This record gives sequence, structure tokens and C-alpha cells, in this order.
Amino acid sequence: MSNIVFSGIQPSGTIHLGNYLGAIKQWVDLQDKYKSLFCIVDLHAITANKLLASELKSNIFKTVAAYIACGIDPEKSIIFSQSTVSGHAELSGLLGCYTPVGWLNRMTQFKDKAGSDKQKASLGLYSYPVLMAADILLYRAQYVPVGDDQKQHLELARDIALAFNNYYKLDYFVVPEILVLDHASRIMSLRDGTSKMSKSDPSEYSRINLDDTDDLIVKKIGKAKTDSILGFDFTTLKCRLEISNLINIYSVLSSLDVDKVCEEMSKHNMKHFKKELADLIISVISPIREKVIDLLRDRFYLHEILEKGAKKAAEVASHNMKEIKDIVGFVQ
Ligand code: AQP
Repeated sequence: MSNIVFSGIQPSGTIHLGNYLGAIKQWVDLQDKYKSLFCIVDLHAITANKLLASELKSNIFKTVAAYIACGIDPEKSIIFSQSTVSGHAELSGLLGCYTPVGWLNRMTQFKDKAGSDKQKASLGLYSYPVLMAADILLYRAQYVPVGDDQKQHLELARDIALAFNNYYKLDYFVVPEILVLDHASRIMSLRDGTSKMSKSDPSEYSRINLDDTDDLIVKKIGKAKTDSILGFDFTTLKCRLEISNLINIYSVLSSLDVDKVCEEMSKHNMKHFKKELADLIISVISPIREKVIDLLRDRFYLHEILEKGAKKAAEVASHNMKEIKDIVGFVQ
């Protein structure tokens, strides 16, 4: 047991409600209980859909600002970007030697993101889960608070840790545990109840971004796909993917049980429910958005947080890398 928490978000676009509810919201509570590292995983962000350098830089600053605006305290938690601590890439290369290709061939995210022409997908996209395992194992982290979509990658990180430990017959790597929040673990697209809300969805109307204006939130919720069935009957929700997603978002944000939300909303029509939902989302997003705008005025401060975080993370990483190299037999 290590009592260390590690998690991260790719600066591949604007953080959305799914990232907030599935990941960041639980980080805020965890930082009071555990030594926490919250990374901006920029090396992961270039594995697919590459951005212009200026866009990537800007996203990195926006992500730091969003972490802080959502409640991550840089005095309590270590906030840093992945590329500034060389141990991530170094350990990823090393762990690749303990990861059978057959394990990587099973990863569904690669299949989804590589699209139809797998020959054109990058090696980085293919080995993404090994880098993710390195991110976690480098700090010997115990807990990894992520959304449901990362379950398979976390299973792989556990398998890699065990493969290494078993080969050297010791318990060096902590076998990490996933922390997922039941109802917030997979927030779905507002346009399609079968796909998760995602930064890379080409439709802006599929997601609520943390920088959306109040008017835009009202518009997006107004246009969110629903169905023509009347009422919000709890027993039929499972077959109504889009409504069920909206009810779920309402439930997570209001901390009311799903059946309670259904009971309450059954007294009204869809228009009323959408208005209530938009108001609730605005009450959460609007203060975060304003704080992000404020923080982005001082990039020097944000840069300083990243530098300080990188220094603290690198201390742990380089200590652990030395031990790992020694276990493998490298002479240093
Ligand atoms: N829809 C979601 N519901 C709940 N949790 C989610 N997460 C992502 N989407 C949802 C969680 O957010 C954290 C950061 O995710 P990421 O940026 O590293 O990559 P991702 O999972 O691939 O997220 P996106 O938004 O879909 O990015 P793109 O489109 O760039 O791939 C993770 O903990 C994730 O589980």
C-alpha cells in the first residue's frame, strides 16, 4: 500500500463535463486524504489528432487553470506536465519490454482511435497503454481515479506491474487500483447515447465544455437528443439512452438519487426538465469558467505551478527510476 494517487488528462482540447464528473471532481476530495499527483499528460495528447504547437501550449495552460478552478490546490497536490519529467518516457520504454504484443492487441481504445486504416496509426497510439502504465507505476501509486473508459488500460497497468514483479520475484511495483464513481463514470454524448462525451467528437453540441457560456449551455441542452416518450419513469430509463444520460447528469450534479429525479421531473414536461438541467449545469460550470478566465490572465503564475510541480514529481521519479534500473541490472 502506498497511499499515493495519480491521474491525468490529455491537453487535447477543452475539458468537458465528462472529464470533470468522471475524473476531476473525485480528485478534489482525494487530495485531502492522499499524496496526490495530477498530471497534464501531454505526451499522450500527441498520439492521435496532432495539434499545432501553439494550440497544444494553450491547451496545457488551460488545463492547469481548469484543475485549479475545479478545486485542485497546488499547495496540497502536485500539478505538472508529463513531458517535463523524463522518467515517464524512460519507464515506458523499459516496461514495453515486459508487455507482450498480444496484450496490446486487445486494447479497444486503440481499435476505436486508429479507425479503419490501422497501418496509418502511430506507434505512440499503439503503445499508449504502456505509457499510461509507466505514468502510474513510476510513482508507485496505489489509486487511479479515472472514468470507466480507462478500466481496460488500468487492468493492463496491473498486469504489467505483476509481470515485472513476478519476473524479478519481488513486490517492487504497487499494483494500482482504479477508483471510479458509479454514476459519473461514463457521461455520454448529448447527441448519441451510445458514445461517451469526448473532446474529439466533431460535434460541439455533443458535449458541455468547461468554457461554454451560459447561453451556449442552454442551447446545447435545448438541442440535446431526447425521445418522444412522455414522463421520466425510472423503470423504463435503461431503454432510453439519451434521457437516461441527462437524468444521470442531473442526479450527479444535484446529489439526488436517479429515482428521486425521475419522480420530481415526472410532474413536468421535457422543456421544463431541460431548463432545470441547464440551470443546474450553469450553477456548476459558470464559477469554474470565470475562475479559468481569471487564472489565464497570469500565465507566469501557471507556469510557476508547473515548474514547482515538475520539480517535486521528478524527485520521486528519479529516485524510483534508480531503484528500477538497479532491479533490472543496469550499472549506473
Ligand atoms: N465521457 C466521460 N465520462 C466520464 N469520464 C470521462 N473521461 C473522459 N471522458 C469521460 C475521463 O476523463 C479523464 C481524462 O480523459 P483524457 O483526456 O485523458 O482522455 P479521454 O478519456 O480519451 O477523454 P476524451 O475527452 O474523450 O478525449 P479525446 O477525445 O481526446 O480522446 C479520464 O479519467 C477519463 O476516463
